[in-house]
Amino acid sequence: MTRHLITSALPYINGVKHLGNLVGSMLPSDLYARYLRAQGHEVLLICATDEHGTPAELAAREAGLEVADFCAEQHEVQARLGEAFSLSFDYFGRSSSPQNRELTQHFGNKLFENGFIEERVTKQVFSIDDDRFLPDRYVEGTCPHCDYDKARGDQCESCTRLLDPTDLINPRSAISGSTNLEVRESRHLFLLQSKLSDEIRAWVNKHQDWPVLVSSIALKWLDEGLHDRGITRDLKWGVPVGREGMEDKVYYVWFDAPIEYIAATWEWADEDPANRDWKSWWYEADDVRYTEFMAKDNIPFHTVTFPGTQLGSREPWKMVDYIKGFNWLNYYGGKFSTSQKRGIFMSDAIEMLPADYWRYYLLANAPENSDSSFTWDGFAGTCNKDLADTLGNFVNRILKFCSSKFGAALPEGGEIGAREDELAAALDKRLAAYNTYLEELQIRKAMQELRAIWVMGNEYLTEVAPWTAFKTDPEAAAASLRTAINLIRIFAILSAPVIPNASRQLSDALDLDLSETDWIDGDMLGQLKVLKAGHAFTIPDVLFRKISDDEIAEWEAKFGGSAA
Ligand code: B3M
Ligand code: ZN
Repeated sequence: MTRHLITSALPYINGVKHLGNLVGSMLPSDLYARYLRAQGHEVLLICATDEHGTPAELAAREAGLEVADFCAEQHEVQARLGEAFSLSFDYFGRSSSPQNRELTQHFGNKLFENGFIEERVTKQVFSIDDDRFLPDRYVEGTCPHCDYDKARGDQCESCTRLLDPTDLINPRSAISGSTNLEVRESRHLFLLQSKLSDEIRAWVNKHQDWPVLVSSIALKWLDEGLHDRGITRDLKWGVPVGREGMEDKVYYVWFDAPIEYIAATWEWADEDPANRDWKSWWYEADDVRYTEFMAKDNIPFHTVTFPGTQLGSREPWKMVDYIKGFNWLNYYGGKFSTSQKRGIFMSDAIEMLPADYWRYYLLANAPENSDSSFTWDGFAGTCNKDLADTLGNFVNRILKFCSSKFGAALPEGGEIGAREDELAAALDKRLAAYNTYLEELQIRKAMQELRAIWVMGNEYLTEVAPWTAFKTDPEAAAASLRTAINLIRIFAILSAPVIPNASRQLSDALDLDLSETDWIDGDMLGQLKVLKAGHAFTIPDVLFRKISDDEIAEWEAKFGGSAA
């Protein structure tokens, strides 16, 4: 038994997350946690809302709320959606927590003491009417290179050139539109990442087992040279720096966000301090294996910046052992986008269909080795074929047939033989591969094995055809049905990390008391005989319904699929 700490990248607070966010960190972290719990490991799965930064302030303003109220509200929304998708977070915290404030200030102070942070004076655009400094991207104006009149102070979207806010012609505040701007001096903290670069590289190099996507991004950043980064901002919302002379400043959101992994564990422990010890997971925690899940744009912050914070503290904080990174899930060739409201959001999805449809489809098509594309045809095709036909139909056909011919319990009589030996041997192989792929976090391959296991049940049923056998050899039909119903039990257990709700329906139908720690350790022949003659069952409701062509057309039109 190992202690597994697992974190999902923290969903940003500014709105409901889309399916790309779901498949890029939260859902696979849940799959892995569920699988490891089933192996009997001690697992702590941590997530939280990432609540600081200017986008949060602007979203709150748009909603007409104080930023603290907006975040509290959106945190609840995201927590409920996580539950709706059966994400089994042990704790879903908030980066605006007092625990995160304390830890972020602690890290900042340690880095300062150890000479990795220094104060520098910077020049920044101040908006007199807004009474605040403006982050670069909130200064808008005309691009000096291409005349585009909505260029941002960090970059021109039209000609892609990098800009300084002071390059813009006719600059204005993106918040209020005011042109009443001036450049003011402001003192900020800078993280001297260049001083930590060699140490970070040595640490990255120790992890030869990381996926190429992850290590290549980390090394690219290191090779390009780490720049000292400003880690404070002139904002009101955030973790206050808490140093003299810096009363109006907060830490930059990317400084405090990863620290929230630790802080959320502390929040979790604070709910039951007698039994939970957050430090044992994070401090001198050599017996813990720590795995992180994230989309590729987050990789630099987790392979370079946050490890730099941890190393620079000169304290024995637990650092990540394995990082699973994801490419993009695209929506008809383009990206899903929260700000452009493009694609399918978790709240829309869950109103259309229960979580398991989305979970299975997204995991089976996870953007692991390259970007992948969501299409309505692909989604409906996968659900209809794998979930409705292969799995759902199998279950309903067997249980209905058995109940009509033998009654609602596993039938007596007959014996299993060579065909079942063969089935068991094939299942043993598939199970071994499924376990390996889940352990290695090769998610698509794992889903192919799971599907193959379901398919083997169907092939078996087609061959032994109890509906015909019943007429000539009812004993043989009885033995096949017992085997097939045992297959349903096997499916319930092995599918649980992927489609936990359908799995529960199956185990309820078979009157089993399965728990999250149940798994199958091989010996499939024995597993085909676990449920004995006389064991009662009920017929579940349709496990997965078919998605119709009309629905596909409707959803395509509604969400701007190919037709739009
Ligand atoms: N909130 C992800 C994003 O919004 C970011 C992840 C933080 S993980 C510490 O792109
Ligand atoms: Zn331009």
